[in-house]
Amino acid sequence: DIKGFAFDLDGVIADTARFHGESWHQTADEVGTNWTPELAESLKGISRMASLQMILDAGDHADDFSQADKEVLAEKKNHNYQQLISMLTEADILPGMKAFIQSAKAAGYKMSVASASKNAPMILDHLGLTSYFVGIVDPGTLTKGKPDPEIFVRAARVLNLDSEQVIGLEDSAAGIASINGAGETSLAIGNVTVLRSADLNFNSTAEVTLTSIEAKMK
Ligand code: B16
Ligand code: MG
Repeated sequence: DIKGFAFDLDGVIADTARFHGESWHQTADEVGTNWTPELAESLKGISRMASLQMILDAGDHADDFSQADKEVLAEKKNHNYQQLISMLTEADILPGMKAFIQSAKAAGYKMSVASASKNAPMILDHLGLTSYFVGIVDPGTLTKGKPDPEIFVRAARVLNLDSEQVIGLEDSAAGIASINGAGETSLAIGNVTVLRSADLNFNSTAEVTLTSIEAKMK
């Protein structure tokens, strides 16, 4: 039986993916990489330094940047991103997610956060959601990021549940791979073509309710 939920943050609880995209777009322009929707999609769920490397690799100038240059670029991106998310409020929670989190809590499910973002605690505070979660996995303590299962394994451990008792919610292909690898039930929100390896597919957060999940589990 399902007893808990492990939530991705960006693209599941809040639409911060567009702010990541906006700030990485600036980085891409700066390093001479052509910014495309495909590149933007592939960065979802990927850690900050790994995302930067993918942007450099997508251009012709990857070898021009030293480790120190990369740290400056990543720091600058994060500064721009934090500027954009400093104005987040409860109104920026994605449609239906506040109601879903409240109903899951009322029904006795335990919830944790499995976000690759080091900014997750700050974002949850801005959204007024911190108190609903028993814990947030600290991505700084992981040896491998999504698609590796580690982050969702840790999210189940935070809940004190076995993997079969947990549903992981994700909007990225890397995140779905991580949930599947952890042996949990994967719930994807977004494009079914991109997220076809998920156990359960939803087009949008607005469709995610305890009843609709139960219906799809049958
Ligand atoms: P930060 P998620 C991920 O969050 C984002 O999808 C990804 O675009 C971002 O690069 C990553 O967090 C790291 O974020 O730079 O704030 O530490 O989708 O796993 O909640
Ligand atoms: Mg995400």
